[in-house]
Amino acid sequence: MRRPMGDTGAYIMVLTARHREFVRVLDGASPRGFNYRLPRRTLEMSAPATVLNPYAKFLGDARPHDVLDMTPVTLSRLVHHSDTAKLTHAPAPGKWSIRDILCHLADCEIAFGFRLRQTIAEKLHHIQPFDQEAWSSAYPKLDAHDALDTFASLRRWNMLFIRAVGPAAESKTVRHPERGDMTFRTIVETMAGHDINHLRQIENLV
Ligand code: NI
Repeated sequence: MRRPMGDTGAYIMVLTARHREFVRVLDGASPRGFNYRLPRRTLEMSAPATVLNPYAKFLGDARPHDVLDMTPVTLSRLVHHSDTAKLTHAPAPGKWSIRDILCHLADCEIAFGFRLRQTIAEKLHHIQPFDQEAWSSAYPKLDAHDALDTFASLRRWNMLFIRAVGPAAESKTVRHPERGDMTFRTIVETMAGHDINHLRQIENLV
């Protein structure tokens, strides 16, 4: 049994042995006006939305698809006038440069793209986390513009996939080993919040 959601978002009550709280479900309306359907399984989960998507606070009320479509354009505009010295400058020892963040975004787009496809392809996909610091070891030898071009291409491919599977895919369940059960839509929202987090970082570095 599934519960249709309204156009302006909804609240679900999460009942557990330890606590009761209302968790705001991010606005389910999209520019294309699909109805976000919350699977019953979600009502039974105990994890708040902020646990499922640690970047929810960055997303706020923004529409995930709008953010995801715009990020490559915004990134391009932000770094357009930055030279190599600016792009590779680390703000503090051990902190990522703009180049490093762009490499990270390209890598994450690979990981998110894999997760989205496995969520649809498998009965219950188990997400495999990765160590982003370990992945970053190659970044000093990579180029910021290559990273941005790659990110933009992968993002376009992932958005084409998200739109190809359509609204019916939104409620497909997927399991994260630390955050618990979530849906395809949670991954999409996580991608958008993650974008905003790193866009703000880059805004502060240019
Ligand atoms: Ni990140």
